[in-house]
Amino acid sequence: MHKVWKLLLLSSCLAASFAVGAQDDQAPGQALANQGAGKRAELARQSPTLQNIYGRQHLLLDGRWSYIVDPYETGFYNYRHQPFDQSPSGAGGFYDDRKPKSKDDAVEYSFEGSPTLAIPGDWNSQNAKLENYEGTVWMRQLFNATPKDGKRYFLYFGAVNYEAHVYLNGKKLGSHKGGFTPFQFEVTGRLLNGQNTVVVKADNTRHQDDIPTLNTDWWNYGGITRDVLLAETPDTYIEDYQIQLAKGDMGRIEGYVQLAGVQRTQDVTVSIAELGVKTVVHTDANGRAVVNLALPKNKVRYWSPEDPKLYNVSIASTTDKLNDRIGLRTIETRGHDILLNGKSVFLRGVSLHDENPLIPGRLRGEGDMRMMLQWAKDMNCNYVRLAHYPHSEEMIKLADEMGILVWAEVPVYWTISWEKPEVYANAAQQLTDLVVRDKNRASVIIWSIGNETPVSAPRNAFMGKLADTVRALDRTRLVGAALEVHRTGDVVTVEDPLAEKIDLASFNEYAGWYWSNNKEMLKFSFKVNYNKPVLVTEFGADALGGYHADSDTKWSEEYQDQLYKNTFKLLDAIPGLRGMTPWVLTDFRSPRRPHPYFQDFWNRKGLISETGKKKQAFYTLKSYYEQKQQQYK
Ligand code: GCB
Repeated sequence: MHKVWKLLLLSSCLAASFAVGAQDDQAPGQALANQGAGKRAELARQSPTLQNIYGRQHLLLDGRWSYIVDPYETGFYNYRHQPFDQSPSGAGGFYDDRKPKSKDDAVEYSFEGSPTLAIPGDWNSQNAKLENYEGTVWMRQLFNATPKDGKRYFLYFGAVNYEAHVYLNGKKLGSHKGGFTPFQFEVTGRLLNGQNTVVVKADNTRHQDDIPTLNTDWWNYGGITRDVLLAETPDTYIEDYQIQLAKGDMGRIEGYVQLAGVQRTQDVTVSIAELGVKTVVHTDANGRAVVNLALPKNKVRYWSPEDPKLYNVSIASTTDKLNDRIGLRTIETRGHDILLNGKSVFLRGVSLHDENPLIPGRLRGEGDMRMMLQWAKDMNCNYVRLAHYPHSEEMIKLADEMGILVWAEVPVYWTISWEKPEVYANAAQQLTDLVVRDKNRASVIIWSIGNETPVSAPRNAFMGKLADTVRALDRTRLVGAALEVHRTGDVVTVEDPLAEKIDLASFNEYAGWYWSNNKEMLKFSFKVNYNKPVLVTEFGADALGGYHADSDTKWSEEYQDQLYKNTFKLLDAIPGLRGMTPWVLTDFRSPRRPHPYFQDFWNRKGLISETGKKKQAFYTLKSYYEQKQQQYK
């Protein structure tokens, strides 16, 4: 799937011709420009991550990285607790990758001889001693490069949890906060001919003022959890584009192309050969051009779960050319209905974490991801909620290919520090990075701005602004949030000012598990007073796979199964019900779940156990979805 290129060795002029200076940290999600003096003014612009990174010439820097665990951050701070990389020389930290010069030179660390981690991969699941570790780990990779004149180079990280400081050949490139979104640094002029050293300090310490905050119900996997790429582009390159159907218009593509570099004004051709359509647009002085492309009537196969057709789209400027595989579909709401390509759909979904239940750790690549999405399909799903943070770009591409609709989310989870502007800025940045990355993916139909955020004035302001932000970034998709419900006696309602701002009446509910039980839960009724599609974003019960008892015994498969049957009765009585994502596809690891027998630090609400066994409720949900499928044919 990836177009990987081998960097050939040796052509020495480039490294010498670029003066390279140390740079300061950048704001979250922003890239560092570090060009030769002559070009500094033009290129010092902060650039967003490259659209379609896997479609570029690139070198994957995955593989075995040497690592040093550094609980006291000795490799970052001197004994007065001042960062080495802020000192006049910028040197002194582990990123120097220093070796003793002579026998009387003592260096107290060494990547040589240190153990290695498979990257992408979290450290918690690769060394038993690090299972619960929260702190700093340094990781180093060596690679060969031959930078070419006239080309630009970007060091791209799919995700590092949570705070990353990145150094190339001993010089700091910058830092990034946020554990699930990509970031990049421009390294043109910093790459050496021959061997290069990249060192990453990753720190997964939790903080009240981060996104997410201290308290979550998932494992805090630390490290470089997604691909690391060195991408090559021409001097002036296609930085970004959006190619999607116009909102509610199945006859027209609307979007833009953005060039970056010196020759910003160019003709750019956007074409879909299979449909015989093409347009030539002219970029303005800022490198931008609007794309408007009429589609031939009766010729287009619209993307849907039943027919996940992807078209090869070519975007070619004078200096650069890219291909992408893009699905064409519209998504809208009308009253209670969700319209996919103008037709009402029921979202037969399930929630899932970015975690492999069978092998500890995050999903490591396409194989793991395919397993998860195939399990959802086996249950007759046409939709998944990728909770509670951005999953990887590969996952979304797979959903495009496999025909699975996606709810994509940011980790604005539970009790965020609502009143601090810098916390809002972080949340908005993560949301922006998610939208920037996945805006060309047909599978993504909903941007979720958060989960179970309790109503209050500061929270309403924060979440309201996030809703405005995401709409400004993308008008074509729906905006959702997993809201909380309120109970008055046996009546369950959604009373949240945020519901007015989003497109869906979407909420989590735990009737029969956290409140009430199987015997009594049918007394509840849901009153949803919004003329919007109702999506139940979570419900569920814990069941230890293989533990059997009667349906009144909590933790048994029978209990979970009965709860699903009861829940269908309750939810089917809601007039606007248009979908659900029960919690959750597979059992997942959580430090909040200490019961020694039933949990053992697993959340057991999975429909599939940690051994891959399908619990009874899996089949119950599957047959419920078969009925829904017939109903919405
Ligand atoms: C929720 C959360 C989810 C938890 C789940 C549970 O409401 O959104 O992250 O894992 O409940 O199992 O309690």
